[in-house]
Amino acid sequence: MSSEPISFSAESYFATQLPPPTLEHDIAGVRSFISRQQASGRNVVLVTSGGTTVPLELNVVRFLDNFSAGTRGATSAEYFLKSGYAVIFMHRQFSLQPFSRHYSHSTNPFLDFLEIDGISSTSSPPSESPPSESPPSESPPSSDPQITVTPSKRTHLLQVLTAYKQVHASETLHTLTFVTVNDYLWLLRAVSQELSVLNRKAMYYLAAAVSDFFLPRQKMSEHKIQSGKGSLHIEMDQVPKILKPMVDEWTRNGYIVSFKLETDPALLIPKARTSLERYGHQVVIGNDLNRRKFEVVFVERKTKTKNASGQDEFEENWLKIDLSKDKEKEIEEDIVRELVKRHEDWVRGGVLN
Ligand code: 9Z3
Repeated sequence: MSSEPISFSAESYFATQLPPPTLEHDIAGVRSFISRQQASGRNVVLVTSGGTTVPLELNVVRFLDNFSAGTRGATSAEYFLKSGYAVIFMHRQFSLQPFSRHYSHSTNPFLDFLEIDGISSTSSPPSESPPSESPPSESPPSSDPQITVTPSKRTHLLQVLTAYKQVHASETLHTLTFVTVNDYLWLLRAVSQELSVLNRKAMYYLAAAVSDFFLPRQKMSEHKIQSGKGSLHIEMDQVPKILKPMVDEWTRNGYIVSFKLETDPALLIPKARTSLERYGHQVVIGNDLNRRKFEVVFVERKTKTKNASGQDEFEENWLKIDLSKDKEKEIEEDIVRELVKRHEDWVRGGVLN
């Protein structure tokens, strides 16, 4: 499977890799969503969320995956909606989604707090063994059983459900899915180009965990890789750095926020700065894998100052929450609040200029 690694620019990537078959259909939906939001004057944020896969075969049996449950993206999307934004939520299929995230992926399984009248949640679950001789401890459900919510769970469910219904009624959430890094790149480009009509009123919040490496389709084996040769050697190519064309070509004055994930804390700030220098977008939010739920760092260019050699200077601001004092607190609430402030200034700056 080895041949010379290819160095892909974004342009050569899109010229050689195939778009996902649903792209046109997906983008027609995005276009009409954006034009409705444009008419209402809302700001719109594109939130990307969850991990991307890299298939190893054309008939995919095996693939490489990128960790990420999609918590950051799904949680942030809720706070953006709460702040009055319309949200395009572009996420990895089956990763967490706004609102349902509170009760999905077995973190808080909703079946555990629903009750059928007459059968309390403390009754034993139905067993697969044959029915016993002894009578049931509770009366069986009536012929028209009612389902209720365990009292201790009602307040929270009511809050989530109310917010969900409001968003549903106002049609301010549009959802798209991807699986592979190829799906992700094609969708990101097309959605960004559509969203650029909103100019400064668009924000791009790139929280998905995107693979740095991929296997171009020209190098993939058609069928399942066979194990006959013993060990497996695969040489992957680098995924093109799409932030550059995103800033320079696909978006127009949009407010772009990328995330930088590291496991070595010493790399976080230098890598975030390099990313800002290289791509010229507005904010990099740095997060350490093991500390990401309670601290992140905003890395930005200082707008007015340059250093002695005329280069940009940067500033870092840490956002930390104390989970021992408030374990319900979500850091995304603070991240989104900060970004909304900065985006307002950005929009205003455009009006003043
Ligand atoms: C992030 O850093 C996200 O915050 C997490 C969220 C993936 C850590 P979870 O879904 O995790 O809440 O479990 N996303 C960006 C990761 C990434 O791929 N960044 C690229 C990089 O670091 C640049 S865009 O090179």
